[in-house]
Amino acid sequence: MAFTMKTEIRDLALFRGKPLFNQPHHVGRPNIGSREHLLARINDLLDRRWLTNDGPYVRELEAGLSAFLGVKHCIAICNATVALEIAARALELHGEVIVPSFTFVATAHALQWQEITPIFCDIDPLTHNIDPQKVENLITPRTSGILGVHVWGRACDVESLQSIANRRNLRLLFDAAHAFACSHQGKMIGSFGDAEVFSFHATKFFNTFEGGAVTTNNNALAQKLREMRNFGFAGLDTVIKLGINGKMSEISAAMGLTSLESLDEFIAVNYRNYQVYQQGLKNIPGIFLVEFDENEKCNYQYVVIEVDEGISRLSRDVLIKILQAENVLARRYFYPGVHQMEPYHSYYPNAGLLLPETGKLTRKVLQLPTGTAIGEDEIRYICQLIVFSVENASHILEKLGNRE
Ligand code: T4K
Repeated sequence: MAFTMKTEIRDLALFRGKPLFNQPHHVGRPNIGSREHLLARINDLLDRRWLTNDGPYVRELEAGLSAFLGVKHCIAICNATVALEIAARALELHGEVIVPSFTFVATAHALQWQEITPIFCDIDPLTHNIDPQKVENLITPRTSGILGVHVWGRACDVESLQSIANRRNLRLLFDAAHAFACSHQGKMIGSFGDAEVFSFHATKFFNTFEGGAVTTNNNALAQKLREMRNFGFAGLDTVIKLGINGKMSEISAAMGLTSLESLDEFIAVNYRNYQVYQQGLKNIPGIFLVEFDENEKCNYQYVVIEVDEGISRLSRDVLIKILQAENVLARRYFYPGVHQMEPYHSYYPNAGLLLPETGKLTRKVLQLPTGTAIGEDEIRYICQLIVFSVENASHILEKLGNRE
């Protein structure tokens, strides 16, 4: 497919030129494995008439994921938000829990939904992850745990967080929604802290339509999680604790098993895309691609750039407008930061004072399309579009100024 390069700024779709792409390129377009295998599995589950509740596909998926992650227990859940809620309850989190504000809102909601107060901690601007040095200052007598997020699949400073948790007698939970198939110091993410939570949402590189899982090496905790996932049942008529419906359906597990078969291919495509972006975006003033440590396993599911307006002259938000007009539907995860969203903004209107790095980063980052739904050529054109935009920043801003 041929695309037309921009040679003058009036070619930009923002200024009524023809968009680079006829169809939108999304961030989070699902990867889909073998249809044939998926449909065969769906036929099987229909024949079996076992559609949900600890069915054979869920068990097979849990076993496959535990083996892949090298963790003793994997409890499949209907989505990561409910998985976080169940994990928080099973770990008996209460009072206050320290979390980054630079995350998807679900991380904080899972706590607040249970009347646990999220205490927002700033991040390390280099890793985008919660800053352990700042965690320590936020601990109070009400603190019961730390909830770290492995943002973009790059592991938190697990060792420092674990040492704080040990010293201060806190629980340590990880939101690993981005980090399936990623490693930290050679060990797969999934067995750090007391438990870790994965998301298998459609937009994740490995998906079960909707879905998630909690993983842990703690036998008693795993048993508790299984009971809580199923209303607290411990037998046909016996309910032994408060529980919820967090069950994964068989059709989701069928998709998971099918996705698992194609995992290597999905990662290879993401890695190839990342390299094409790396090549196309190098040496653009003010545009910095978030890099991944090639010594670790990584899913490369997010292509993230930081726009330093002081250098590029184009702000992240103007660049997003340019891209979106061309049908490149770049996103601003995680703008404006959870502390700026409701109900947190009303509860803690001054939280931003302690979150300077979060504030800066939320104004700089954007994500570009990747995954199996986009090809190398399209990515090269996206990179050229960004190069063109930065090279012509002054003219673009002038033209925008005149128009507004
Ligand atoms: N913790 C963290 C750190 C997370 O990032 C997330 C979720 C969670 C916890 C909670 O996990 P889950 O409870 O969802 O399992 C998306 C996803 O919905 C969300 O799962 C993800 N993180 C977050 C970062 O991104 P939205 O509101 O942007 O999603 P949505 O549905 O608008 O989809 C984004 C784009 O993907 C769309 O513009 C089009 C494309 N898309 C989406 C779907 C669902 C498709 O092409 N096909 C599809 O089927 O939050």
